[in-house]
Amino acid sequence: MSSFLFVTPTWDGGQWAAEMRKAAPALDVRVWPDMGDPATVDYVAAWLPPPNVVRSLTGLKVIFSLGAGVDAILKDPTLPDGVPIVRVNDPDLTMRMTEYVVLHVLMHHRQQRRLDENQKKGIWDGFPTHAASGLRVGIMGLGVLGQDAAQKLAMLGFKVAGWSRTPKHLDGVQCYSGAGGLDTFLARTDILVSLLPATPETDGILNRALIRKLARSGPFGAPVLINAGRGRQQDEDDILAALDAGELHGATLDVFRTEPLPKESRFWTHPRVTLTPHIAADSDPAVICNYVAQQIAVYERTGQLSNLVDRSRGY
Ligand code: NDP
Ligand code: OXD
Repeated sequence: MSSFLFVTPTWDGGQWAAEMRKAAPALDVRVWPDMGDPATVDYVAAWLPPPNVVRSLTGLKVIFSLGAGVDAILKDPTLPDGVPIVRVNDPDLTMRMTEYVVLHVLMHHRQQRRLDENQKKGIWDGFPTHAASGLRVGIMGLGVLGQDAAQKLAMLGFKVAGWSRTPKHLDGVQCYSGAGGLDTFLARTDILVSLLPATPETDGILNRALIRKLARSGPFGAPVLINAGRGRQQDEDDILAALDAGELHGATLDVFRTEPLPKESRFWTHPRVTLTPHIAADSDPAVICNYVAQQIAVYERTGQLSNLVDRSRGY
């Protein structure tokens, strides 16, 4: 019997273990710190594992990330070399992210916050609205999540572009890539959405200099930022300063440098900020356990794994 270990110090692993037992009844499922003999663990699924725990699993075959992002795993400086890391790529998670991106692009586009304020004050103000085709959305990160969101936004009529590390070709989406493509991409973008992974290259990328390169000829006279990638990408003082100075019209932020977001953060009360507690695309335990169980079944039959992480790229 193969054995499987959850290492999730910041979540209750019990619920995940119950789902995993349903998805793969033949696995011996354990939850850290109750892991038995570490040398007998074949598979581990982790999120923010404490140092040396994964390393102690000397017979480990595969590491599963319990999210699409893998920074929470790669952060472990003691991670053993040579063990493959598989991340989540599942239609359920992708659709949740697309819902989030579409919701917040539409929220800014249809000025829902202004309408909410007017309703609270009993103000009937039928201000002019504009067509989706008058708004240019730019998505940073054209991976699994970025591509899906881009295509759904294009279907709604928005002018959509995307930016990635390597060149892409996507129907209905203008694609830019690399450092050479960034400024042109930013200059045509009214609503910037980040769905980038956290890597040394993307650290702090959402800063004042980048914000100043965004288009100012859109319907709101200043751009909007939506970040559902990772908090490490945002220079939070720069974003607040850009909002205060009117260089940003508004922002929706799902991720933060420190999570939970500290009570004293100005993001909580800023009138132009909509914030959510890192829930853009939740990992549903039943869905993710089925996904992991399927990967293990294929791996035990064929030795093949999909959605492998490239450690040298960091995603
Ligand atoms: P993918 O690995 O499929 O896509 C990542 C994209 O980012 C790729 O297009 C990649 O380019 C691009 N990219 C990476 N580095 C750079 C760079 N330096 N410059 C330009 N482009 C770059 O990831 P997913 O789409 O599945 O997920 C993206 C991220 O979303 C996750 O890493 C995670 O951080 C975040 N996330 C957030 C959630 C939330 O609830 N807020 C939930 C799930 C994920 P290329 O295509 O050329 O490789
Ligand atoms: C993920 C996340 O990476 O939930 O899946 O942030």
